[in-house]
Amino acid sequence: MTKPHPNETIKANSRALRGGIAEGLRRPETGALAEDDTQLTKFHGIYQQDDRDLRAERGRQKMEKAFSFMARLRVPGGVLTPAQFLAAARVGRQRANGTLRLTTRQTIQFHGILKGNLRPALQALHAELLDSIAACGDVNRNVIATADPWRRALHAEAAALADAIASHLLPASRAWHEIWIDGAPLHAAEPEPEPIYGRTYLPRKFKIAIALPPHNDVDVFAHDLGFIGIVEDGRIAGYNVVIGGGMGMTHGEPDTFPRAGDVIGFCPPGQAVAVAEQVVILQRDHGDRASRKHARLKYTVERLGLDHVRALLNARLATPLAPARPYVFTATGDRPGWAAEPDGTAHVTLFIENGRLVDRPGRAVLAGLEAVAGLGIGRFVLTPNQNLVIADIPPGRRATVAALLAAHGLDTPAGPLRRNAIACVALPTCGLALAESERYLPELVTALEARMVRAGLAEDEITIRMTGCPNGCARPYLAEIALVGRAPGTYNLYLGGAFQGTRLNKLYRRDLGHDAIVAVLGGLFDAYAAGRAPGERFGDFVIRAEHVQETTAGRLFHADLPAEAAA
Ligand code: SRM
Ligand code: SF4
Repeated sequence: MTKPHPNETIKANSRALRGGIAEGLRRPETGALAEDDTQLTKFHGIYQQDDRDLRAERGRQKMEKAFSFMARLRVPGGVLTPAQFLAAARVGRQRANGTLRLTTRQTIQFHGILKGNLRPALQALHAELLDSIAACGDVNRNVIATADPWRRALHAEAAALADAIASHLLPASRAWHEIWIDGAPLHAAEPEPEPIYGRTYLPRKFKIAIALPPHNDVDVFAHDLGFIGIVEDGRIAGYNVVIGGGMGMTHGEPDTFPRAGDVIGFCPPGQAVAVAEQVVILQRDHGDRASRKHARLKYTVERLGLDHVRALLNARLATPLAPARPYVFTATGDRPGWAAEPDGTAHVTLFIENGRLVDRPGRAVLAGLEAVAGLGIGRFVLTPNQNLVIADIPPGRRATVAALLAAHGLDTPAGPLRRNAIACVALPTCGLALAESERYLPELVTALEARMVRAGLAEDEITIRMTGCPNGCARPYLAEIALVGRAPGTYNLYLGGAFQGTRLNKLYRRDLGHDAIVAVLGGLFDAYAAGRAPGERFGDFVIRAEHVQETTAGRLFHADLPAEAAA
């Protein structure tokens, strides 16, 4: 038998995710925790990081790395009350690096929390009923759901399902409360049984998304499990079930690959939580526990075959899945701007560049949102595109909100490429980054938008995503244009994803720097403007005109590279 990965032993011996975290927090001589415990804090939504901008200098001075922690909230469906938003903003200012980061999974990350600030930060959040349980780790992560506020009743149903699944799949362990809120007892608590996960939890992270066609804002094909809401007579009649999506891969290792999920059937709304539980259990029992690089559900599906996995799932369900129902997606992006309900209730979708809430001269994004939250009205809905919707603004209050947004520079319009751009965090906090992403994409978009204007594409929407490494946190492999970091200043260019998020893109050129990226894409924009068919999207055009192979799934992602890319 293949030897289990060492993390399996750490989990098994962790006393239901306690390990030595509580003791480590009391050690003042280091800003870090013990290595095994840094694997366990992930299950509590907390990552140990160090400031990579300072790493080399501190190394030269023989100092400990500049350790700090990233904490990620659990916010099913991305819905926060104004009071919760204000609590998060206070923690960002007082206990972290003065910013908040909205993520591609509809939640908030705090960066730069020093070890001694972790408990006060989590306690302040918990006072507003927020927590970070299972926001990371080998468990079900934050469940995301469409943030589209334009169809209020349907959105509420999708958000309620996200909440129900998230609660059902929470680990049973009380370790989070014990360590971060109540103070760990002197005598070790009896580890709780985990009825869904068992002692070693899942082989790897597990992600669930709920979409409502025609809007694919959650990128439903990127997740281990997806639900596509099928709307009939104004209600969600049920969900098409999608399994086996995932983005992460490693450069130069073709047996790691992104995969677009497959639609395997349909379930009524009342069966969705059971489907989620059974897919999780299936992955618990069949996922690879030897190699963490092959441990996601997408590899289980590739190894066992889709039909076999569907049969295993149906055998576990009280009623097998019904045949999938028709649906159409039209876009993945958000629609910045105002929407009004017939009764005067309003929603406003705000474009937040790369999800970073920070106060800069002329654009005090965080302060502006704090001012709106201070009104105590509406709901703050985080979107899977790293944007934010202020929803359910009562009739008569729209002008007040609009004035606050304008006063803080939050209503500045963004061009069509920028609106459809997503960058992952990358440097300086992400330990896995090979290149810049959040700190570089805005500058690149400025250069590319100039080329689009020159080509006569000033109003054209094209999706572009960048990541600092191939792990895929901005879901790059589903975008029309993707840039994936290889080394500082160097990116691989992928083209040919669908605007609707329904098709993977493909490697087009390797190892490009800034000037080469602008030159290659600028040339393609010219060709697209001159040669596109009516209504043809950029991603579809490059497949037709540049002979980029259409890619559906898995291993095909690395096959048939165009000669110049493979060189
Ligand atoms: Fe991610 C690891 C940031 C969404 C695939 N991701 C990381 C870590 C924690 C780095 C680490 O392990 O040390 C990054 C922390 C950076 C930092 O300093 O904040 C990180 N991931 C992010 C966020 C913040 C990107 C963003 O800019 O918004 C997103 C937080 C999501 C959340 O709120 O839960 C984020 N990550 C994603 C997504 C997109 C999604 O889930 O919709 C993916 C691709 C989908 C998927 O999982 O297949 C993604 N992250 C990864 C992977 C590759 C996993 C794999 O199967 O290979 C890693 C690396 C790993 O797990 O080993 C990773
Ligand atoms: Fe870090 Fe890579 Fe994820 Fe970007 S894609 S946040 S560089 S792990």
